[in-house]
Parts: sequence; C-alpha cells; structure tokens
Amino acid sequence: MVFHVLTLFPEMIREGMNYSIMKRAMEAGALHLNPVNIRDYTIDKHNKVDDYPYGGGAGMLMQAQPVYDAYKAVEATCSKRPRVIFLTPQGKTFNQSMAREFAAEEELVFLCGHYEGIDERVLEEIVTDEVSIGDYVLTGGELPAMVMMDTIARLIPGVLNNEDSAQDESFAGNLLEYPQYTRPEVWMDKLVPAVLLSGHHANIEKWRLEKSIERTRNKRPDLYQKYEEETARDRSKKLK
Ligand code: 6GU
Repeated sequence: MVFHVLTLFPEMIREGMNYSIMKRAMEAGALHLNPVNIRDYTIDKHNKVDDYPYGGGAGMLMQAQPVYDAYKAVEATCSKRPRVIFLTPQGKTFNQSMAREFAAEEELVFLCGHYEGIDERVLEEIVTDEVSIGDYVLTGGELPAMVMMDTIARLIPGVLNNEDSAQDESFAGNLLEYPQYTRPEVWMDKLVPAVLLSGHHANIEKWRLEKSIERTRNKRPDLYQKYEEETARDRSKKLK
C-alpha cells in the first residue's frame, strides 16, 4: 500500500507516522509513505502557493497550479488513476467501513488543505472523495490524513502481527471491545473476574460477548441499536 500525501507540511506527516506500528510496517515494506511538498511545484518566483480570494473575504486560498502539478507528478508514478481524498469538514464522515473500502486500494492520494481552503477548480479536476473526521474544524488536513492512514494501515495484511491483532471486528459487528485485565490478579483490592482465570474458553468467550453487549448498550446506545437491528436481520435470514 502506498500513501501519497500532498501537503505544505511534509515533515509533519513524516514525523507523525514514524512511530510504533506504522514505523514497523514501513520498515517491513508493507506500507510506503510518500509525503509530497506542494510548495516544490510552484512556478511562482517567490515560492508563493496562496493568494487572496476573488470577491473578497477572510484569509488566503491555496492556488490551483501547485496543487495540480504536485498531483500530476504523483499520478505519473501510479499504474491507474488513484483515488484522491480531499480532507475537508464538508466531506462524508470517516468510519470503519470507509476504511475497509480504502484499504482495498493499492495507492491512495491524500490532499491536505490549509489557510481558508483550495481553489475550487483544481478540486473539481482531481478529487474523487471528500472526507471529514467529524463535526469540528481543524486548521489543516494533515491530522485528518494521519487519522485515516492509521485506521486504513492496520487493515492491510502484514501491518498488524498476531500480538497486535486486528480487533476492528468489534466495530464490524457494531459492538465495542470487552474489558481486559493483566497482572496482578488483585490490585487496590479489585479482583480480575474469576471466569478469566478459569481456563474455560467457551465460558470466557460467552462472558466477553455479554460484556461487549452490555458496554455497547451503556456507552453507545446508537451503535447498540444497529447491533440489535443487524442481529435480528441475521436471525430472520437463518430461519428462511
Ligand atoms: Cl478533514 N479538515 C479540517 N480542516 N477540519 C476537519 C476535518 C478535516 N474533519 C473534521 N474537521
């Protein structure tokens, strides 16, 4: 999987992704990160990449030319036209099922805006997907791009080992993760639930599912409703 990131802050991307599991995945060759500095593609003699908005208004806009030329340079290295994800609060809200869809691609291009935005004409020309990470406003697309890359990367075969385990199955089934415990058996007079020390695997599975359901009902009633609807649908399918 190759992540190309069009940005004015390539070091922020390089640094932010260079830890823990992402770092190991890149070293192992399961993941390749290509931060592209949009400023490298400006034809302006003062290296300018932004200008005032036509019609007036606050702030500066990123100009079309450097963004387009940076994209074309990336596209030239791809075997087919890649999906280009523009990070914007106006986009569709990112979730686990979108992550699964993007994880099936061989290459992805993330376009990070800054200042007040990007000239609409280049967006029309190159963007295939507009994605937001939630209903709040950030100063730029770099953090959202890193959120998406982290989520997508852990779904790619060879990125997580057994030890880290792909526990996104919790969200796949619309359930949250069950509570977990490690040594010692007693801490501040609090005991580890006895079933987990029993060695009885069927009982442990049953307990964990019950806890997942209970937690989801308490913490995320919206998710719990989806879980109920889908398990009801599955049951009626089985009866047919
Ligand atoms: Cl993708 N970009 C910006 N600038 N702000 C956001 C966002 C994206 N998602 C939520 N807030």
